[in-house]
Amino acid sequence: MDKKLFTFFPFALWLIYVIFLSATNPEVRWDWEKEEAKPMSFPDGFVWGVATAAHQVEGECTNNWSAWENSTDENNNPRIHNDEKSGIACDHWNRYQDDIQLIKDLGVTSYRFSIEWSKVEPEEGQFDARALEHYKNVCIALKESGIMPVVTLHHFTHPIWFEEKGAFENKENLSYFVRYSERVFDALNEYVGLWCTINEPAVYTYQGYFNGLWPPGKTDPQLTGEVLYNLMEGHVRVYRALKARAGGHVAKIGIVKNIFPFDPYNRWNPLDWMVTRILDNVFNIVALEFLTSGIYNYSMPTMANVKYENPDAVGTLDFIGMNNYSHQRINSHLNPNRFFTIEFYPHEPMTDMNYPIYPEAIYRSIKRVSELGVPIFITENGIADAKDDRRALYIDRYIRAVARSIQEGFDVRGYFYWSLMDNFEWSEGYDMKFGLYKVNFQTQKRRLRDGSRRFIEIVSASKDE
Ligand code: IFM
Repeated sequence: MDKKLFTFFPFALWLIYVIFLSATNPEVRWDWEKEEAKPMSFPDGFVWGVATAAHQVEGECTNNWSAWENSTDENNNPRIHNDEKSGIACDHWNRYQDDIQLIKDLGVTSYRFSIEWSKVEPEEGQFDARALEHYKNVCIALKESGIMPVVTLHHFTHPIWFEEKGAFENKENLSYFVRYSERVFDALNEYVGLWCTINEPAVYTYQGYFNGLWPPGKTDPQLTGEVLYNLMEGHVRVYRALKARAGGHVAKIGIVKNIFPFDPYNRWNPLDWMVTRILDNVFNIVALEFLTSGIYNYSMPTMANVKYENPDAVGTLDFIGMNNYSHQRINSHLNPNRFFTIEFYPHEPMTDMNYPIYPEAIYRSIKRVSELGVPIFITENGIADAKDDRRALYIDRYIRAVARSIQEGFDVRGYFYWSLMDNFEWSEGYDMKFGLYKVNFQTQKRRLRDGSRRFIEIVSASKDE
């Protein structure tokens, strides 16, 4: 072969590959001056809400997470930032009535919260009627305030006995999850507007089984793929089981999927593209594909290869809950132990979490989940902003991006801000301030943040339309 052609060929291939990927995966960026000049409108019946999760707000939980918080790593270091424990958190278990008033004051009409399985079934097979009664009272109090309860059955936490059995590592354990879900459903279904089976399965598995930052602290890519499958299979079984119960045929049941669009750090670097696509596949696509086709194909070259097929997965969504906060930018490395890092450009305006304010991400994510062909609820979106100097902008722009997606024809039915109030942010402890209400954890006083007023304005304006 001609020597010149020989050297040109790989270069041409690289160029074609990079151009193709860049064209088919644009990193959407809008002109915000123009976006802000557009009126914002929402369809009639659009649901506005706020969200929390049991372990993060209720207090006094004894579950897989409390065990984790109270343990140390192999070097005797605390697991949680600042060695914090969830403790009594926001004492929401006892203060829920006051908190419902706070929800009402925001003008929203829905509250997404989760059931703490370890309180409902503290020992295997022993259900605590008082705990179920508590959640029933929460639902009744919400309804009396004109607020629709949206219930999540599994939001990262479960009883210690379930963890000791291997939790979602073992397919046989799914029957426990189904049995617990049925009990909760029977007790609460008459009040609940939307049921979310599992919150963010890919986050739970990534943190607990891939990078080991959450319980059970494992770092095993193959097991990550297996556990993710079992969670998805758990969703399917719970959906089918609840549909078969009294009132199940009219209940609205879905799963909550977190979507992080992935972008390469260097758009000219094919390796960055490759890793970006692998991560996008395992984090975002695999679960969505399973729900549309029943085919599960979790693959990380040389690290994980998990394949399953379950046609019964198709049709197990009455809606999709979609959580989005930002995007992830991937810088690849030729290091088998650390083949990528998440890095952002210096000009990207950051939240207090390790990701930037990037409102186009929610639009991209809506587009993604719209492929499922079911109504979409944004079940979480919000900012950690201790200084409260970016909250109003974040709220305004992300909600504008939701409005734009609706105008373009995407079937978004509701938006829940994360979170009602500051709470325990898992391995980040209490430093991350996501709350519309600031919480003083010494006195348990709540105070509306200034930046949250933008949310109240948008909700109120949408009602006047
Ligand atoms: O606090 C979490 C929540 O539990 C799950 N979704 C993301 C939130 C903010 O990180």
